[in-house]
Amino acid sequence: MRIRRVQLHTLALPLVTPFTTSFSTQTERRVLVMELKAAIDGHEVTGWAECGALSEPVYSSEYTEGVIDVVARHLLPRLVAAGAVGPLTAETVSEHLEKVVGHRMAKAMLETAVLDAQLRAAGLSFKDYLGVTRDRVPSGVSVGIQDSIPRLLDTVAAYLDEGYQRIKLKIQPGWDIEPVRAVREAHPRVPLQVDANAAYTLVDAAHLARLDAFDLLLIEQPLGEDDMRQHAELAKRMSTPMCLDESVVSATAAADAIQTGAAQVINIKPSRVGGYLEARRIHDIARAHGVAVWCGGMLETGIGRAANAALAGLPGFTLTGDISASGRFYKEDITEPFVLVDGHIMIPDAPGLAAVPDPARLEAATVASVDLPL
Ligand code: OSB
Ligand code: MG
Repeated sequence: MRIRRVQLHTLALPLVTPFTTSFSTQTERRVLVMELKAAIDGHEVTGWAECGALSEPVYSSEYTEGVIDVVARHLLPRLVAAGAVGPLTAETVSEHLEKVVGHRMAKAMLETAVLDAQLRAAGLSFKDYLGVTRDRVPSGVSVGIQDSIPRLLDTVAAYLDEGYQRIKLKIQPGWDIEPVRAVREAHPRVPLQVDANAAYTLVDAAHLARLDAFDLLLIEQPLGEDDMRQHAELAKRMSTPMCLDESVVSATAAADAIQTGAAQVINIKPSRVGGYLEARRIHDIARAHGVAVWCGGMLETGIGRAANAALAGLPGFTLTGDISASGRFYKEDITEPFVLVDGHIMIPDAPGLAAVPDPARLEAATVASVDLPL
């Protein structure tokens, strides 16, 4: 593969309702989309990818403007230099970028764009590339922190009416036991889990253990990203299964989390771990240890949602993921929208990562574009 042109588009997509977590309230998604043109065996192909990074470094250390900078100054030049001396494939991208420390979401975007181009040239769907045999995945929804418990109950009821199969409630100190109790009382049998986005410390262990009364599937990332040992300690003090999100930044971290008892369940987000290939490695490690995984989300547009749906078709994804319909976040997606069909999202089977933005919708949502020097 020869890289011919790389553009980074910054999109501003308004959210249908504000999304509040313990780290921020978002009213729009500023998302970076890569458009990579390449020549592969005489074919001219375009690879698409979106970046998981948010506009502020509040979920992880990465953020949109920082991603643009590191891709332009460090990642793309290394990839172009490697491509000039040897074969460039998606499977070699992470090695070429290995000397750059961190910046996993930026690396993930680049690897994904290369993989998309490669699969399109080969006429292969991501689903078939992964060896996925399912054609749909069950759909769960992440419910933000609300102004009041009655409003939360209305929101949850509306999602259940739409067919969502699992509810995840965002929690933080002051919005935890009572909202969870209210939802559980209203829906005694609905699969329910909570996500704190690192809002607590181990000092809160006794308080968090009160969540054990509500038959939750799991508690996601109650403590800090670096708090692997503390999560293992907290896991011993609660019966609710411990799930890690922010802390699992790589396959190595996943293996450590499993080995130390910090995680009984893992949320796999391809962007957080440096791409879909590392995500698959984490799936494989977890499966070998009998640890369940599920696919998390970063308010993806259809570009990322398509790839996440295919990944979540792998057999170790035994828990329902945060792969909701496009309409959960966006009135209008930039690709053909993903819709709920009987509580499921269909896995695309077109060549590539399989969701190309509609040119008019992409243009309407774009607030800035840069052509990166090669
Ligand atoms: O912690 O899972 C998280 C969104 C942004 C950043 C972090 C998280 C989330 C979500 C939404 O929970 C998941 C989705 O895209 O549906
Ligand atoms: Mg999370």
